[in-house]
Amino acid sequence: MIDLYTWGTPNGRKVSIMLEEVELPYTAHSVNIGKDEQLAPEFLRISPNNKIPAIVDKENDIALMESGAILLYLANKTGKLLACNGEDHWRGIEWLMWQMGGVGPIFGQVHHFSKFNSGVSEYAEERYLNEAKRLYKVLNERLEGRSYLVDDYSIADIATWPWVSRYEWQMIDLNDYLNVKRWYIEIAQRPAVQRGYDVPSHVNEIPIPD
Ligand SMILES: N[C@@H](CCC(=O)N[C@@H](CS)C(=O)NCC(=O)O)C(=O)O
Repeated sequence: MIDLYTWGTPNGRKVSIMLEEVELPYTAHSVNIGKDEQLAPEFLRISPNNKIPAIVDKENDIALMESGAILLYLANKTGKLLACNGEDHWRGIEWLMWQMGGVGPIFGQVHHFSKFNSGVSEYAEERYLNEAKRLYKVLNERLEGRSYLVDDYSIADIATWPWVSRYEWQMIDLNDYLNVKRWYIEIAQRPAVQRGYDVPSHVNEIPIPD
């Protein structure tokens, strides 16, 4: 049994979607970041960077933070959703790192400046939105002629999809990125994604573009 510490955010949903996909039993614990619960000393012992998501796997006596590390751990534990070897193994890690180093931090800044602090810094809004649009273009080109980021559905898709699900916060029209739109809608229909999206609790329906 795995304990998942999470909240209804893109980084949190990566891990709940993964747990649903690989069908590992888990218990979800809410860490309300709106109430600074991520700063509680007992949570810090599990997640020393004060952020969700984090897991505790009692079977292996391990606590892990950082969504990318957790996805790799769960793929390794189950032998699912990342090729075990060969080029696809490294492509999966490559696109997972692309999400962790690019999409997550940049889209997060778009949310911070353009959605929640609009007007405070025109420079920052423009800088991060332009970079987000560049990343959408990269994703769109990667998905040209390909169903998923690495041929088979993998942790690279699971890491990226929850950030794209906030396309409205980013003022992105997915009709400008038709490969992304097709990929996004298809993944949104997966039952495991729908279940994982609602962990630790239902916030809203998954947005679906016209
Ligand atoms: N690189 C980390 C980022 C985690 C992260 O930013 N979590 C956010 C929620 S999505 C959080 O806990 N924010 C609370 C805070 O910054 O105090 C990961 O991928 O796990």
